Amino acid sequence: MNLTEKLISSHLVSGNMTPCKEIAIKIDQTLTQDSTGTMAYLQFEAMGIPRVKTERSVAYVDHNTLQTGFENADDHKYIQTVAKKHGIYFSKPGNGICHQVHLERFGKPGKTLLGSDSHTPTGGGIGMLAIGAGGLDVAVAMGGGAYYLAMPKVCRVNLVGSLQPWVTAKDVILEILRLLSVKGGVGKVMEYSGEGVKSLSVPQRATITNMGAELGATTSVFPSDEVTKAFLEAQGRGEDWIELSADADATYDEEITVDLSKILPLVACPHSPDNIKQVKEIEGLAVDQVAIGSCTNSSYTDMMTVAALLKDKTVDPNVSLVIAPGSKQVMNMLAGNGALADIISAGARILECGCGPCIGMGQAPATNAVSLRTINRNFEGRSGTKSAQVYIVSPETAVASALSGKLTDPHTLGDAPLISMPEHFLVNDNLIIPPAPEGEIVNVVRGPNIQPFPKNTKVPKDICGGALIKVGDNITTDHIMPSNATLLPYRSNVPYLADYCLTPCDQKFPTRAKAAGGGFIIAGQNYGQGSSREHAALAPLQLGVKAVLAKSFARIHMANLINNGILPLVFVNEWDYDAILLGDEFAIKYAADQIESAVDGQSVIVTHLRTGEEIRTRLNISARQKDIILAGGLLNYTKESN
Ligand code: MIC
Ligand code: SF4
Repeated sequence: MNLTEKLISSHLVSGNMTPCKEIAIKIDQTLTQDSTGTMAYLQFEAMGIPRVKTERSVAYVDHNTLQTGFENADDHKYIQTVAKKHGIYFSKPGNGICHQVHLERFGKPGKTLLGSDSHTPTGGGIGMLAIGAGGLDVAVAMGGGAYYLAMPKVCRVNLVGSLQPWVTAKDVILEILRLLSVKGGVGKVMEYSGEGVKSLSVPQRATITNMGAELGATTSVFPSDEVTKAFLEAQGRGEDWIELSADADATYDEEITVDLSKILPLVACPHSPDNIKQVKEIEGLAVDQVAIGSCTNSSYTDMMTVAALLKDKTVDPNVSLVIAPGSKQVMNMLAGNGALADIISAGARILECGCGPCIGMGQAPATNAVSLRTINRNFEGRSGTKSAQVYIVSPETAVASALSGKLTDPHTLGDAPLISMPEHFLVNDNLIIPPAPEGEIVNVVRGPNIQPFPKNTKVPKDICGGALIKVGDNITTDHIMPSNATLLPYRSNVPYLADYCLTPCDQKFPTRAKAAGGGFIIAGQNYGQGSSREHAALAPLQLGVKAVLAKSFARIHMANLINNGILPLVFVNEWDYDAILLGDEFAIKYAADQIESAVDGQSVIVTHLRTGEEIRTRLNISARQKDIILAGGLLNYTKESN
């Protein structure tokens, strides 16, 4: 077996491992973060289960720690108290980014991890089967329910050679994005193997698995080997290590080979992580802002490299350099060994350990500014400034550019610093609050920002409505439900958020949808790529959206639509997409019957009332998902089945 098959088979609850067929796996660990967590815990509470049934569940607060008003602080209080009550560890604001902290303190090779954040696959860096999902799926897993997914194909990424100086793990994943694109990993697990694996540290592996999300992959995984063992031992968790790798005669559905020694420093240009160029090709581009951090590149070794490169230098006068170490552990160690002083002396602005600029929580660039970031997503507007040009680079390229004021290949800095992994990380978990003992009474505190979330109803006889919006390919969840410093505080207030749904594509969409009493969204390829935010399904539901007709869907978003009872219909013939005009009316007649037979591969016919044509669509769902849609979403389905 390959490693993915080993991890899945040891957790398989139902189905068999035939690619694309539905399987269910047992979940050992869960994580949530604040911006998806409030909704996940409201849903968990709605299930009426007193205590989580996982081996370890952790609630992190890392996304919105700006607290510009009471809303955030209220949500943090809610998460802390609900976690305490139901057996969940709580990582306080300031303790760091969920993926970084989970890797340091909780992740275990061989375990499954389900997280309400699309970058949960970071855990694949230590041999976990770590998957991102919508909050409702995570809530079900916390309650002991299995996680359902389509059995992924396994793509072996054979790493040969080793990295040249100044070339980093970030460049490796950018190279893979160049080769495969943001759709290249859909329906697959990217399994890393080959002699090149040994040369990569755990943080480097985690950078690569983290950005597997940008390929659209179900997850990415590295073997658990001596390097993993040393990392866990240095975290004081040697007992959590087990060895894991693919069998020597393992087979794969696909294979690519990446020669590490041939990769050069790369950059993802605006506005997509797969818009790749060599740094050399656009060197000299004037830079206004450099942001180093995010769950992709904020580890201790990343930050030590940054400090070594900044030591005794000064940031260019025209550049604002902001740095957010990924966790309190990292920040504390930098403070202890003097590296933080080197960073500060050079003129960097130090941010709290959290997501920060990555999700537009402060540090929005100036109008038309060029911002170099070590983040994983550079979707338009995500930085908080629509006209900003955000480029994704490695920390090394980021520092070289911050010093020169222009995009600069780090080779110009001379010899690359040698940063080794510490023998012992500084372990101080005083910002991780354990849950209350079973039976202790805990009062859950709910602020006024928490509003009821929309619930769907059973599928009616006919589904009718108009085309409320028509969008193109690769629409991200940042388009569908934008998140920035003004909107993130409302993640527990869907009625408020709905007024901003799809506004980056069309300002009038919410008003049009409300006036029409709901309808259909028409979309191109890979609709809903990016984050796991369920709000990208909940906000359309609030506006009465009944179905999305797209050329194809991204995995997590499609699951979120189904969980909320919205039909994800795929055009059989792409010319039908071309023929649709804004405002055209549709009818899905005998909807329930059509949905029933869709499971057997029959088309769902959408009648295009203006042209009189029948649009053939596919509903790629399992029998279980069919029942969820018919019930009007997973919550209704769960209630009906109990
Ligand atoms: C992201 O990186 O897009 C986020 C913000 O972390 C999201 C989660 C969210 O929208 O709350 C993700 O990756 O799932
Ligand atoms: Fe946070 Fe950015 Fe990572 Fe999302 S991608 S978890 S916003 S740091």
